[in-house]
This record gives sequence, C-alpha cells and structure tokens, in this order.
Amino acid sequence: MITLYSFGPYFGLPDASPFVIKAMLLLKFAGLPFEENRRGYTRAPKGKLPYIDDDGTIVPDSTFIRFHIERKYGFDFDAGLEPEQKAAAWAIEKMCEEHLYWSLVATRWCDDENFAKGPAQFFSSVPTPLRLIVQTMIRRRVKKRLQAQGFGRHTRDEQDRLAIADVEALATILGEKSFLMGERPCGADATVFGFIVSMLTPVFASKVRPAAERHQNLTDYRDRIMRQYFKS
Ligand SMILES: N[C@@H](CCC(=O)N[C@@H](CS)C(=O)NCC(=O)O)C(=O)O
Repeated sequence: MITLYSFGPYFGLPDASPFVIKAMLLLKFAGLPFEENRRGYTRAPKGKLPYIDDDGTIVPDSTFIRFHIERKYGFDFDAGLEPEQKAAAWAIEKMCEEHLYWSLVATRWCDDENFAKGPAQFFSSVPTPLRLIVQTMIRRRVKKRLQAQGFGRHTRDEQDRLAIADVEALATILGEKSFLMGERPCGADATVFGFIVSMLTPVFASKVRPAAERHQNLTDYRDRIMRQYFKS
C-alpha cells in the first residue's frame, strides 16, 4: 500500500498544497490505491510535502513521485502524446510550479486578511501562548523565501500581472479540449489541476482568481476533474 504524506483538506480543497493535489491525481490517474497520512511533515526528507512511502521506499517531491510511478508500475502518463506535446506539457507544468506557485504563496501568506482566513489555520494545534510567536516566525520565513526567489520583490500589482499572464496562457492552451493535450489527461494535467483548483478557491481574495473565473474552460476543467477523480 502506498502512503501519501499530505497536509489535509483546507480551504475547500482536496489539500492545502497544489503539489499534494498533483500527487493525489497522479496516483489516481495511474489507478494506484493509497492512504493519506497527515502527520508526516516533520519527517519529510526534503522538508516539504508531498512524499510517499511505497512499501518502504520513500519518495519525496511530486515530480519524483511521478517518475517512481512510471518506473515501478510502468504507467505512462503521457501515452499517445507526440514528443512536441510532451515537451510542451513539461514546460506548462514547470510554469505552474516555478512561477505561478509564488503568486499563490504571496496571496495566501503576505496579505493579512488572506493569511488570517488561510495559513493561520495551520497553527491551530500550537498551544495558545506560543501560537502567535510560531505563526510570526514561519510567516517571516515564507516572506524571506519569496524575496530570495525574486517574486516577492515585485509589487502586489506586478505579481498579479505575472500570475494573470500564466492564467491567460493556461486558458489559451486548454482551449476547447477536455484536458491539456486532448481528450485524455496527461501527466501535466495533475499539476495544472492542482494550481487551477487552488487558485479558484473563493477563500482568498486576489485579482488572479477573477481573472481565472472569467475563463469558463478553466472552471469547467476544474469541475470535470473534481467530478471524475475527487468525488466518492
Ligand atoms: N518541488 C516540490 C515542492 C513541494 C512544496 O513546495 N511543498 C510546500 C507546500 S506547497 C511545502 O511543503 N512547504 C513547507 C515548507 O517549505 O516548509 C514538489 O514538487 O513536491
């Protein structure tokens, strides 16, 4: 049995992290049953979630989880795609993970109201006298990462413009298709769904969400995958 280490469902989402949602969907695409463990963060080999334990083999990072599934179970997430489509799918995935992701982090962690409605919940199990101290420390760490990566050096308005450009690109690429590369999901759909669903949650206020909501193909895509893979 595969154990997926996750944060848990927050903000009306299958998980607080788009990367965990991606890993869930990769496992579902591959038809591999798994159980979730929401207490693995402190033992995460790379200090991040997701990671899996597959019969004693620990695999951290959503992309390495994908590679593991492909190698161990012989599942081809991109079956039927031309080399050019595979390359484009990879580039789209990395746009979400390495660019759009930082907008999500900034929206949730830097805006006081969004933080109070969102990430503040992660600290509810910390005893009250310590809670504010831990919360402030972690929030400062996240802001430092945003600075180090560079996205955090832009104004909020500039960040929104960059993220909206990603959203427009995703909407254009998806077009009238059911999935990114056609009528069947490919590996990158796991990532794109993780980000689209996370961006569309009504919990957080941002200019990026309405920009995504204006594209019915994106909301339909979210609903289609939710219906097909996340409703029991
Ligand atoms: N490259 C990693 C990224 C995973 C990641 O950034 N996870 C974040 C949540 S969205 C995390 O665990 N952050 C906790 C931390 O950095 O302390 C993957 O694809 O799995």
